[in-house]
Amino acid sequence: MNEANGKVFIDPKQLTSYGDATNDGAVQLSFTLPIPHGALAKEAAKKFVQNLGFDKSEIVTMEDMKEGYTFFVVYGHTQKTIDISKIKVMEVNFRVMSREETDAFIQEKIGRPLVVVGATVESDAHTVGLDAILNMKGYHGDYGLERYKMFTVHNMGSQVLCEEVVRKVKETKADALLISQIVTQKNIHIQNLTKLMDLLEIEGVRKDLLAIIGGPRISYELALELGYDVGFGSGTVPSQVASYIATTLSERTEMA
Ligand code: B12
Repeated sequence: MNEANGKVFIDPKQLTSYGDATNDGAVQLSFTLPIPHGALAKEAAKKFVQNLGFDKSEIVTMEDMKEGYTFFVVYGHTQKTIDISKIKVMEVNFRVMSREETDAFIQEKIGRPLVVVGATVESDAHTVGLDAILNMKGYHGDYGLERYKMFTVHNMGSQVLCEEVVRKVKETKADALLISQIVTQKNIHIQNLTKLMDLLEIEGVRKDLLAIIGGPRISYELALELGYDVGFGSGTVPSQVASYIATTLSERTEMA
């Protein structure tokens, strides 16, 4: 990291955080200490930040949380850097289309509406994420798959047994399966998704199905590891999922 001709050089092999100036290594931390608001709490917060490995700490907020607790926002500076040239990111490449474009694309490339089955499986009762993708209303101003002309959506809701999901996939001759897993305590999502994948394979429906999983702790990498085609995480909007399904299934149709 150095400065040449007035331009700050960012070294991808020694990348650090930005606060007031490029390469200053400034990090903003927020935390609560179980100490009453006062001079001792302030010194303890500084010491705590130093012990975390930051230097030049500066307390910018210190609030009395009552009952012996104090909340802090502190700037610390780190000497640590990362080498981003060594980081490998797994991502799916496809163009995100508008709803109208996706409908027209499916009509042209596949020529029939695509059947989608969605569910939150086994013990998981969280439906908001799946509904955000499937329901007419959608998410973040982006309409859900039910609003598309070229998707026929079967939303099975929450706590659906894997066996029932497989039955529905067969009954509807689903093109894509959309599974949501929100709870990850004791790796329950891994157990549920493994059970479902095993059943899909045993019942002989895995090969022709686009198997998609989603949730805040779901990644593309995890999806591949568990035998699924793709994984979508936090902040996913329906048009991304719709575009992915349309693009991938049209490629499969062309190859068939
Ligand atoms: C609302 C909520 C509930 C509601 C659910 C109501 C409902 N009908 O869904 C109720 C009160 C029932 C509930 C219950 C429980 N909950 Co709760 N809940 C939440 C909360 C506050 C919000 C979740 C939510 O709606 N997010 C909004 C949506 C839009 O975001 P999302 O789910 O991430 O979905 C997006 C993406 O992930 C993705 N996505 C999600 N699914 C899918 C699927 C596909 C196919 C695709 C493509 C994309 C996709 O797209 C979505 C849009 O971008 C979270 C905390 C939080 N702030 O996240 C805890 C949270 C998820 N719950 C939690 C827990 C522990 C529970 C309980 C076990 C609590 C208890 N002890 O009883 C129970 C479990 C019940 C059960 N059997 O599942 C924990 C999970 C911790 C963990 N790591 O596993 C959380 C994180 C809270 C916490 N910090 O402890 N919960």
